[in-house]
Amino acid sequence: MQVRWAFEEVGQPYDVRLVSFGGMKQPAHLALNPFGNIPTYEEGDLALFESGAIVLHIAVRHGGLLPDDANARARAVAWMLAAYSTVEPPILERATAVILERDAPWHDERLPLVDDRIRKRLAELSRYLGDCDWLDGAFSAGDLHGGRAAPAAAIGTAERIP
Ligand SMILES: N[C@@H](CCC(=O)N[C@@H](CS)C(=O)NCC(=O)O)C(=O)O
Repeated sequence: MQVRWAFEEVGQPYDVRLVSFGGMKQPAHLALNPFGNIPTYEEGDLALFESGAIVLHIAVRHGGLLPDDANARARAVAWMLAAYSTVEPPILERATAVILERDAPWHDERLPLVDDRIRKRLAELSRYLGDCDWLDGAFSAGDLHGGRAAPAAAIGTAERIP
């Protein structure tokens, strides 16, 4: 989602190639992404994986996703990394628990602990954001990645977070 969103923000056209779950594990896709997942990105001789790396590449090449000011730009990158390494992990943990570990004997006991970790992160994010629309002044790639917290709302763990 982030890659398409980034292209929309910078107003650049793009082509989408859909890959099946099986196709992701085939040699042709593994050559683009050693972990056999999506998204991947191809542009001329360049092949990239990891959505953060792809969005950063798009943001560096096209205006509109990173501020010109060096300090603001550094903060936008910090928010991108915070989304992946601080906010998102407990959310992914919950997805794994619900989808893959539902039948485990410890599932019911573990889920509330994971939910608490999600609520804590979203509360911290919410407190920082306050009444602001964006994380650091104008919209940036940092907000685009912060939007990855949205699935938490979809699975009902963000109900108490404004
Ligand atoms: N950190 C990676 C995560 C990639 C990832 O887990 N993608 C999921 C879809 S959102 C996927 O391909 N899952 C299928 C699989 O791993 O087999 C990124 O942001 O690009």
